[in-house]
Amino acid sequence: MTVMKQARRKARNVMFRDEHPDLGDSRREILAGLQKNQKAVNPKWFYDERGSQLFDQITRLPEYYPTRTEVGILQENRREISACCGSGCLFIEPGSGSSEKVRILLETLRPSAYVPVDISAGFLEEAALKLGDEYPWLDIYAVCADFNRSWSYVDDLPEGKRVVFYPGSTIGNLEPEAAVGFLRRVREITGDSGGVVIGVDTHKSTERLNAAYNDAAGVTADFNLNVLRRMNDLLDAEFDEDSFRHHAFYNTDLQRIEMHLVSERAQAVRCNGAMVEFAEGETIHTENSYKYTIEDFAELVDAAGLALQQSWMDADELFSVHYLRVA
Ligand code: SAH
Ligand code: AVI
Repeated sequence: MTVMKQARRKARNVMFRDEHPDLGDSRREILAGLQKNQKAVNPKWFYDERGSQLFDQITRLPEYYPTRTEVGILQENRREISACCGSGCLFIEPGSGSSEKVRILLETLRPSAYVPVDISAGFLEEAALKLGDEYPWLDIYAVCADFNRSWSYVDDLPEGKRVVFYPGSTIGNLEPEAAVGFLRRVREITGDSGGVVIGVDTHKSTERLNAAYNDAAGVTADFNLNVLRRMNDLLDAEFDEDSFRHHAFYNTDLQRIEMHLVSERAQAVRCNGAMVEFAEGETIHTENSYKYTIEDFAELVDAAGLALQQSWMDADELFSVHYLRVA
């Protein structure tokens, strides 16, 4: 059993636990993805220190409407959202990144503790320490883990009503079936008395969606290409960033943004001793970002044994935030 331990820099109110996936498993998983007909990499591999910083830059881009729209919804409705959760709850955020959004709720919510969970270890620790400095009354249990695999840390958390905070439409990065599985798991963890505060991106014009994932400054392209560096580190591979380009588009049939890396030429890349071959124009599928109508999302939630208790949107209906309870 891994136990919570004091963070590297001493902070009275911040504990840290590391359950990062094992390197051997990570290598096998990535190589298996590169051996598929449609080569694919799980989007969790975007996020190391650099990837997390690039994502933070994305959230401030003029074209990337989700973050500022969701922040507006949370600010405007913080009292109602906090009332749904109930003060004194244990607030668990899978995929917490910079932990910016939780700040909006902390004073009205007054949770018993906050549990940021992220795969990007160094970034998570820094974010947790910064939050701990700003909110000395808040107990923080930071966990580096893959939220699709490891939830064992919850057994070591303090007692109390559990509420999972899953903003940013990170649920959209999961295949709908996996999203149902994820929410079922969350339901088990929160139990009958718990709840979920979740942010979900909605349908809108293809032009607007395409612009959000093809920003003029090229930050999303750098974020996408960063996965090649990750593979070079993790797999001891030799991907050349200059021979791939970013490609993102809205797939209207499947209602998702798809991100790919396109090989600019025929090439063979050494990966962990093996050679991975690319034809010119062949792609690695790096991310999906599903967009949901409220009705479609309600169906997905229902399949997980949960129900929408209350929903909030901005005036332009660009983004939605929901409180889910057990059905
Ligand atoms: N919740 C924040 C950040 C969203 S970005 C917000 O709304 O702004 C998605 C975050 O999830 C990143 O910080 C990334 O490192 C993390 N992440 C992605 N896949 C993950 C996985 N499988 N397990 C744990 N964290 C993951
Ligand atoms: C984290 N996730 C919800 C982002 C999204 O919009 O799907 C990741 C991202 N990919 C490109 N830009 C942002």
